Amino acid sequence: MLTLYQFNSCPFCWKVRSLLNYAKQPYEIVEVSPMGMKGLEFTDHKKVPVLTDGDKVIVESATIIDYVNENYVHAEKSANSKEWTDWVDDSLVHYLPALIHPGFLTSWKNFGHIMEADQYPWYKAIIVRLGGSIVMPKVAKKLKNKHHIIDEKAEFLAAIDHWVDQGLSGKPFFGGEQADFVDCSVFGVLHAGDQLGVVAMAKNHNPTFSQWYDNCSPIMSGQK
Ligand SMILES: N[C@@H](CCC(=O)N[C@@H](CS)C(=O)NCC(=O)O)C(=O)O
Repeated sequence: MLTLYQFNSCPFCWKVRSLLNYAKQPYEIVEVSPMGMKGLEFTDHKKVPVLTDGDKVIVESATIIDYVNENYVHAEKSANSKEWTDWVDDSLVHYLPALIHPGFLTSWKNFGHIMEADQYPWYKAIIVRLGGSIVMPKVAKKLKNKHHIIDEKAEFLAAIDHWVDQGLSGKPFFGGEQADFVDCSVFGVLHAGDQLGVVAMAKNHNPTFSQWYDNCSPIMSGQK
C-alpha cells in the first residue's frame, strides 16, 4: 500500500495527491504535524511530501511523481511536459505564500481554513494560529524577495494567463481531450490554495482557467 505523509495545505503534496486521485490509485494519508514534523521519524528528510511503498521511502515531490507514474500510472509524457512541470515547481508555486499570507489579518483568516478542526487542543490551536499569522507573512515576504516577485497578484494572474494561452492553447486539457500528468501538477499546486482565495482570484480573472479547473476537480481532488 502507498502511504503519503503530507500537510493538507502543502502544494507539493497536492501535486502527488492529484496524480494518485486521477489514476484512481488507492493510498493512505498520514497528516504530519508541522510542530516538529511528527510522523516523519522514520526518515531524515524533514519535508513533506514523503511517500512510502512497502519498505521504500521516496522523497521530493518531483521524484515521487516520477516514481508513481513509472510504477503505477504509466501516463505518457509529451515532449514539453518537463518544461511545464519545472514551471510549476520553479515559478507557479512561488506566488502562493505571498498570496495566502500577505499580512496578519489575511493570514489569520487563512490559518482558520488550513488548520484541521481537531488538530490541536483549543489553547494550542490559538497559539499555533497566532504564531503562524505573525511568522508566515514575514516568511512570505522573504520568499517573495528571494524569487524576485514584485507584485504577486499581477504576476500570479499573468502566470494563469500563460498556462491558459501557452499550456492549454485551445485544448480542454494540457493532455488534449484527456487530462494528463501536467494537468495534475498545475491543478494540485493550485488546489492547495482553493479555500484560501487563490483559486477564486484565478477563476474570476480567466474564464477558460475556471472551466479547466472545474473539469479537473472531480477527477483530481478526490471529492465525489
Ligand atoms: N522541494 C520539496 C519542497 C517540499 C516543501 O517545501 N514542503 C514544505 C511544506 S509545503 C515543508 O515540508 N516544510 C517543512 C519545513 O521546511 O520544515 C518538494 O518538492 O517536495
